[in-house]
Amino acid sequence: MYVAGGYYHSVGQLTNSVLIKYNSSGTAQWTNTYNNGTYNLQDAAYRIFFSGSNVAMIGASQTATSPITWKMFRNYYSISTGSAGSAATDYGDATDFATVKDVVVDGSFNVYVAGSVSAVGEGKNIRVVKFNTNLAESWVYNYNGADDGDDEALGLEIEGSYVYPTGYSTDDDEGKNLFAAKISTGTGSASWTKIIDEAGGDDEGNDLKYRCLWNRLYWWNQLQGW
Ligand SMILES: [Ca+2]
Ligand SMILES: [Ca+2]
Ligand SMILES: [Ca+2]
Repeated sequence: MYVAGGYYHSVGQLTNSVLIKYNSSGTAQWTNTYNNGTYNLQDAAYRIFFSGSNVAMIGASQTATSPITWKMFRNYYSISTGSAGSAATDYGDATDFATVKDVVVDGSFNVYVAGSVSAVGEGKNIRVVKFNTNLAESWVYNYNGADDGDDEALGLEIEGSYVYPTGYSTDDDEGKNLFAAKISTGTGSASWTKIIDEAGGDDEGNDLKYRCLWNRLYWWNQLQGW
């Protein structure tokens, strides 16, 4: 079993990401930690995947404090020994996020990241990015609501050749509204976006609720052929 996340290291490095391998008895076999030494700020892991004899940890490193920005990283380690793999660390240096909320990996080891980006005069905007196997940017999808409020993706699902971000978009009159979109994994363009206001109030929930919304939309998609 493998566990990944973040832990507080020190004032000089803040949190660092960590990946631990346990055997079936629950005894740790090896532990790897990672601090992006260029910035020495917060680092945390979001997703684990396996590739041949390696296990990979995908995470985000904070790269600025005002405003806060994050960039993605990915480390490979040998499953058996825990030593750094051949392509030890790749960086998604081209792409800034204000928040990173969910990461998915497809069968070809492309990486999809959902969260937000800060834009002057637009608050946060929804951001979904596809990175290739070297963590180079393939495409960027940004969404700003009509009222230039805060918009953020909180969850991401992949189904066939589409990714589906869910989250919220802020409306001046309706507060937060639920957001969902269907985005081509090949091009990064959206087939549709949905903004749902239940009753004019603040439609805010946790990630689970957004995922439930995604399931509803998925089945509507199947029924209505979106
Ligand atoms: Ca750190
Ligand atoms: Ca916005
Ligand atoms: Ca609302």
